[in-house]
Amino acid sequence: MSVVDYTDFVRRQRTASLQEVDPEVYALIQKETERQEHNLELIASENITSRAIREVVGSVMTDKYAEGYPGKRYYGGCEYYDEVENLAIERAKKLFGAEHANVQPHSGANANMAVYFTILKPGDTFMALDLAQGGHLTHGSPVNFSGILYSVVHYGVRRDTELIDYDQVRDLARQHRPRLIVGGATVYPREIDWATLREIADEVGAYLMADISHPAGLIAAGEYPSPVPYADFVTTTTHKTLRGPRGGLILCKAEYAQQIDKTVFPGLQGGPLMHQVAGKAVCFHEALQPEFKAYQRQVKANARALASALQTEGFRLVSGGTDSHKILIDLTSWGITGKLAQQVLDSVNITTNKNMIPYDTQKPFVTSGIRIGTPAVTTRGMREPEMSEIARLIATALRNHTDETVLAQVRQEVHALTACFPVHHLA
Ligand code: DSN
Repeated sequence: MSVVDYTDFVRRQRTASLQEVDPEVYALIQKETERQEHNLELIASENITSRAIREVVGSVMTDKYAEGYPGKRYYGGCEYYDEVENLAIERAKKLFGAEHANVQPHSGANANMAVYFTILKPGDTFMALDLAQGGHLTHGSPVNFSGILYSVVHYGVRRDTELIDYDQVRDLARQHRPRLIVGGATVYPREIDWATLREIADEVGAYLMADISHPAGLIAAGEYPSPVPYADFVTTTTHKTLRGPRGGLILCKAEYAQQIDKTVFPGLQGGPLMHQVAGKAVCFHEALQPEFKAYQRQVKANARALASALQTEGFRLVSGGTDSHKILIDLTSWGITGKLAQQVLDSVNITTNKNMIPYDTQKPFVTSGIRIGTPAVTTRGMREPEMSEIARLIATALRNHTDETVLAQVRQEVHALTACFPVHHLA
C-alpha cells in the first residue's frame, strides 16, 4: 500500500503561487481582473480597494483565532491581533468622532443584528424605511430575521417629492410607540435629516440607529450629514463609499459600549475575521488622509454631473437628483423595465443594478428603475467630462437596445473610455 507523504507537499505550498497550485481559480481571478478593467462599474455599493487593503486581507492575519477583545482573548498568541484591533478601533473613533467602536461585525447585516439584539426583545416594535422605497433587507423585510423576529412599522417617501415623509414618521411613531427608529437607506439618494429623526425618537422614548452603510465615506469626509451626534447607534459596512475590505462596523455612545461588545461576541459571532479587522484598520488610516476628502468631494461632484447629464438625455430621476453618490433612474417613460435595462447595459460592459422606484408597479425582480453610483468610477480617476460621456453611452444603449450594431459601437466606446483609466494595471 502506498503511503502519501505530505511534508514535501506542505513545503512546496510555502512558495508555490496560486497559478501553480490551482490554475482554475487563478484563471477566474485573471478574468475578474480583466472584467474590472473593461467594465464601467456603476453599482452604487461597490468600489475598488487599494493594493494595501488587498495585501492585508490576503496576509497571515487570516490564520489565527482571537475570540474576545484586545487584552481579553480566549487564545494565546494574540499580541499583534490586539495591536491591530486597537488601531482599527482608535482610527474608527477618530474618523467618525465616535465614543466607541466595535470593528468585529463580519458584515453590515451582522452589525444591524447586534444593535437589535442589544436593545430589542423578540416581538418589540421598531420603525424603518420600507425596502420597496429605499430601505434595506435588515430594516424589517418580512423575509429577513429583522421582519420575522420583530414587529416592524415601515415609513416611506412622499409620492409628490419622493423625499422621506418626516410627518408620517412622526405620526407612525406616536401611534406605534416603537422602541427603536432606524434611519438609513440603500437607494435613497438624498440627505437624511438626523436631527428630526432624533427629535421624533425622543418624543416617543425610542432609541435611534443610523445605518450609514452607503454614505459612510462621504460622512467621514464631511460631505454628507453625520448622524454620530444624534444616534445612539451607528452601523455601517466598510466596503462601499468607505473603500475598505468587506465587513461591518458599529459606533455607539460610551454608555452602550459594554452591551454592544457583549452582543457581538459572544452573543452573535465566534472568532473575529482578523484579516478583515486588519484591513479595516488600513481602510480607516486611508480615510484619515486629506486626499480621501478630495476623493469623496469628487464622488459627489461626479454624481451631480452624471445626474444632470442623464436629465439632459431625457431620463427622470427619482426625487429629481442626488445629494450623495447615487442616483435612481425611473425608466417608466422609456417603456423598458429595470431588468431589461440592466441586461442591455451589461451587454455593453456597463454594470448597474435594477431597482424598485417608490410606488413601483413592477415586481422586485423586474422593477421600473436602475440604481447607479459614482464611487468606483471616481476611484479610477474619472471626473465631470467622463460623467457626461457615461450618460450619453447609457442613453444610446437604452434608446437602441434592439440594434446590435449600435450596441457594438457603444461597447467599443466603453472599452476606449475604460482603457484611459486603468484599475489595476498602473505602470
Ligand atoms: N447590497 C447592498 C447594496 O447594494 O446597497 C445593500 O446591502
